[in-house]
Amino acid sequence: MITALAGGVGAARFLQGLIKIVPKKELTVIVNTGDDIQLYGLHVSPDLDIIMYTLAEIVDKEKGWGIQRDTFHCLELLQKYGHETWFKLGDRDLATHIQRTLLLKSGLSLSEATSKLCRSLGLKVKLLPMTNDKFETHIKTGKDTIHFQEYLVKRGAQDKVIDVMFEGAEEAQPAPGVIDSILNADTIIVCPSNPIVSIGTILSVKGVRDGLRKTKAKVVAISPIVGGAPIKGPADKLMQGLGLEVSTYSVANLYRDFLDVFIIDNIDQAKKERVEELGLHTVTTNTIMKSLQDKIQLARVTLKSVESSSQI
Ligand code: FO1
Repeated sequence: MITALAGGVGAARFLQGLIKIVPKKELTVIVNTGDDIQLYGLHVSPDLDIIMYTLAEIVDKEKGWGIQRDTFHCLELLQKYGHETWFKLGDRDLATHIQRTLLLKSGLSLSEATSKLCRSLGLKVKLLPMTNDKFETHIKTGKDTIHFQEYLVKRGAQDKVIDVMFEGAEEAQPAPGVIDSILNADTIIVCPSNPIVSIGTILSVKGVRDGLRKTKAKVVAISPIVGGAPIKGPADKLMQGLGLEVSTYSVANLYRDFLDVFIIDNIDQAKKERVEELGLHTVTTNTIMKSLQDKIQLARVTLKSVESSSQI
């Protein structure tokens, strides 16, 4: 059994390759819910949806989020009614948020609602929200504290980051199956996602980090930082705001207490030795996923890396 820890677009692209080479039923994905936001009375779970749409092959491939060929008529009218419309929810995408909200209102947990949505879209992979409890990532900027989506989408990640806060982390319990899927896996893959607001959130949920330290599974991570910059998203700005060096080494250092293998890009070959000084077996390969072939190749190298690390 394979368990993956995932954020949004980078993770989804990697998982698209992985499901081509492993049976879908053997894969459980624990997904970040710190990006979740309430809009127009609806519960929006961006990372769960990005993974769900990508694996169901209905994602807008260019953007990496939302549904392909979606329209925005509902949002246009909401704007006429005076609502803020900076978060671009397409008409078909809205159906998911309406259905999720109805399921939650009927008393289902986010895990149960996610499982129903996935089944309706024909997904065989098991998606688990990291928690069913309220958990929101907030960014402390120079002038105020705002929801992560407001920082990222509304303000275009332009504010100076002073701190990153996980609202609800202290009370949030892991969703059912999260800890078991870590303890009972053969292999755990930390996807190439933002180490602070995608993986960092999952690691902050009670019992997750401990489970990763205790599990007998081999734990492998793929660096989301290539050549000193993130492939996508604001990881550099968030890491700088927290006083961290923006490098593949820095990500390895954040995961070192539970990691066996770290995969870095060929471009960072010269950094290999420094990462290995952390006690991690390090593998270099192409981690830039442009084609499906790139995704499959990275998934292959990732799985092979844990086989070879067992012999070290
Ligand atoms: N990202 C944007 O940059 N702009 C948007 O308007 C936007 C809307 C959106 C709607 C649904 C959804 O599932 C994701 C959406 N995203 C949008 C992506 C999202 O903000 C982030 O990339 C993730 O939360 C980080 O993984």
